[in-house]
Amino acid sequence: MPETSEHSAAAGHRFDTVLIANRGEIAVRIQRACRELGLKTVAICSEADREAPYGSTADSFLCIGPSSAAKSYLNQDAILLAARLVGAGAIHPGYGFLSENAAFADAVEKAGLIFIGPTASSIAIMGDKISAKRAMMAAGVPCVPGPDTALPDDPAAVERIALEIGYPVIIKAAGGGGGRGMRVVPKADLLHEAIALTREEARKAFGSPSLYMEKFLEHPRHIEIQVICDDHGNAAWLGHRDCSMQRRHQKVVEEAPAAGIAPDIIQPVGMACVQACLQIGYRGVGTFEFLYEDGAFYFIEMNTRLQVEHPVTELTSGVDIVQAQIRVAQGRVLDLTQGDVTCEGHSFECRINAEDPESFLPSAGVVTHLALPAGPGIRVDTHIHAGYKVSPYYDSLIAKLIVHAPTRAEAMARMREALAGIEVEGISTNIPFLRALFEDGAFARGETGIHYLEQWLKLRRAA
Ligand code: MV4
Repeated sequence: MPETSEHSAAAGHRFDTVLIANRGEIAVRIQRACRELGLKTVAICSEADREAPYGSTADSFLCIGPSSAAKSYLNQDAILLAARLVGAGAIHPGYGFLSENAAFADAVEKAGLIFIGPTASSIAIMGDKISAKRAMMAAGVPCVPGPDTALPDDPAAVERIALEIGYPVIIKAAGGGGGRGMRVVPKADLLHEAIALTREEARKAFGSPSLYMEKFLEHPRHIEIQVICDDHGNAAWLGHRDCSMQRRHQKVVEEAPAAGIAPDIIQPVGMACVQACLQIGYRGVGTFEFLYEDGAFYFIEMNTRLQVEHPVTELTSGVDIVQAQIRVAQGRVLDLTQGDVTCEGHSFECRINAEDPESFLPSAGVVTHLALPAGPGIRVDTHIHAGYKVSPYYDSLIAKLIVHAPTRAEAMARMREALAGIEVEGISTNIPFLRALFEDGAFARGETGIHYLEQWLKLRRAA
């Protein structure tokens, strides 16, 4: 593409130093993207992460608080002060922590810095699951049957809504998401109690009693669509992922593309997501989450952050999502059009967690030995090394093992080989469990759904 004035960063968007407000593998991943773009990096850490290797590879490294995340990685004032001290022009929030905090995005912009992510207003709209659904319905994205408004207080009115949807229904908190604040109602006589309980939970957990109701889908798959948008009215979707392999709302294995979904079925859904982004003026990377059941897609939530599983889309689409995310934050025009996006082959990601393989409890300690697999189509995103001390303070993700191959069967074989070659000693990990999962016949046939893994674990325990 020719270099025009539009391709350079717009005034006010320019920055040459990025503060990475995160830790672990994603801090390493973002640092790499920054360096490749010629940007300087600032790493921050808590006291528990003082020895973190991502500290020594950054241009500056500041300890911003004690081990507790609330006092370090979630401490907005400390992060803004650190950015001011080192002269960072932008803040990348990574995932988790402050990545979907509209008030933080707003505070960053008010401090005269760039928040590498969507506008505070987009984050706020998607953070409220009712306003997110309303925006999506208005943009023609297919949603789960049910109103895009909060449940009324009148008992007779909610009964009518449930009857119109048809049981079973699900009650969800507007402030929830990711599996928090929801309750299934199988039949009418349980409706009011379910609403009362969920409302109290919502009030306590999210500070808002606002609820909504949907048809409960009993055996869906979790399919998501990755989008990237710039500030100039350009948006594209980069294909889809299946993230059904989860336990207690924690994804364990993700793949791209979702198995067995024909391009002509997903294509209109992807285009509807792009249309929705343009309609709401979305900027940055985003993920549309859908439930997929009996050949139909139903929008449930939009994530306004870079996601853990972004690498499977990077390997199939060939787009460096983190670089693209930073470039659009600089005000640059998206350097790809929908026509340029061609997804090739198949990719899997395994989340390697430091946890007990039976109880799933986090396992802290020193990694005494580490061997990582390598070879064509194998990628490992990690921050650990032999001698690394896994601390009990943060989530248990220690590495992501990602493979890419021409077909799904070949990608599975490649993952089996990679899992056979990975060695982590000194702490417990879920590697034995991942090895067993990749020997499972139904998974190999693509016969999965959001309940598959928990059922598989139950059967395995019984055996
Ligand atoms: C649902 C559903 C069935 N029907 N909504 C859970 C997490 C949150 N993102 C939405 N969730 C669900 N919403 C309707 N109308 C089932 C789930 C659900 C789920 C969704 C995706 C991945 C894993 C899940 C595990 C249990 C329940």
